[in-house]
Amino acid sequence: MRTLRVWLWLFAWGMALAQPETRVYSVFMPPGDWFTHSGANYAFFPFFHHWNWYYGHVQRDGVVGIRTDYPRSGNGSVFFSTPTALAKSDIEFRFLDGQTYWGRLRDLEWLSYEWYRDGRSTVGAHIHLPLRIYVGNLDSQGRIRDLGYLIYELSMNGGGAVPVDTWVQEELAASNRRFWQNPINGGNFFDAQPLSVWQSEEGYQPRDGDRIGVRYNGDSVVCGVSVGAGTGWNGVFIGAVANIILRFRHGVQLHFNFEVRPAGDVNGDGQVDDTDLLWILMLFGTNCSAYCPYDLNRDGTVDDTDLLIVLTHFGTGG
Ligand SMILES: [Ca+2]
Ligand SMILES: [Ca+2]
Repeated sequence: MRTLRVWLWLFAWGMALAQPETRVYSVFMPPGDWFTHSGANYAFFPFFHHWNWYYGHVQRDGVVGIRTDYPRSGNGSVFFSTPTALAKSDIEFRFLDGQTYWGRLRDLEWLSYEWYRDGRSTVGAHIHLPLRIYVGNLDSQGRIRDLGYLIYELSMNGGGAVPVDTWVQEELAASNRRFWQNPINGGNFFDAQPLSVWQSEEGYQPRDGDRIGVRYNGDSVVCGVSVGAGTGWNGVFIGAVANIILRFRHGVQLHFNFEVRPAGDVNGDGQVDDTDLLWILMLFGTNCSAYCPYDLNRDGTVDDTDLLIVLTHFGTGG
């Protein structure tokens, strides 16, 4: 009987790890992406080949990109760098139609990710890359209102100096970690509560400060996920994130593995085949701006050099 229980436990753990995997590929080929923006206003860069994924809130020389610097479960992970306390950079998944969501907050039973803090970082020793879930409340027409974040940080869950130069795996839902609330444009509420409180029928109404936000509860919907560096981190931060996994009870299971597309992969599906060849032939001779994955060697034109890259790597990837 004990053996059976152990096997069942191992089976359950295996199921938790073996989510259907979505590979989110970089926009550009190795070493991958380096999206940055020097201005004070946020810049957003959509992934044309992965709808709903963005490099977002990039400002003041913050950098984000799926790169090969810290490979994890494959050849890549999401790299982040913020040189000053003003810098910011995120990677995000968002539904933009204002009504699509993954599931109800009460049904979120597994939420895990892996993060890495490079030892060259000079920001406070407690700082790591936080994970945020987008939440909102449905109105009578089924539209999502009260859009906001519930944000996980280790500093509100016991805290202390975080490990450096190593990958850290954390599970946040089954282990009932504390989350704080940021209703978009509504101020920050740092009175972090265990996820089970947010997931309850009563939910939680933050009481921190005079700008009282909205109430999220078990009925609230989860409609995206975000990881990012900054702002307000005094010093330099360098790090990475990999393998974001969400599972909803009797609902969707998501595993996002961030990888760098192989050289010659034009359409960003991880393989170099006829489709990529066709793209180059169709676009042959066209000029391309900086944000152009069809121009493989990024010299401004789709021409024989790009064709050669596809032919040289034809059949690779997958
Ligand atoms: Ca391809
Ligand atoms: Ca070219």
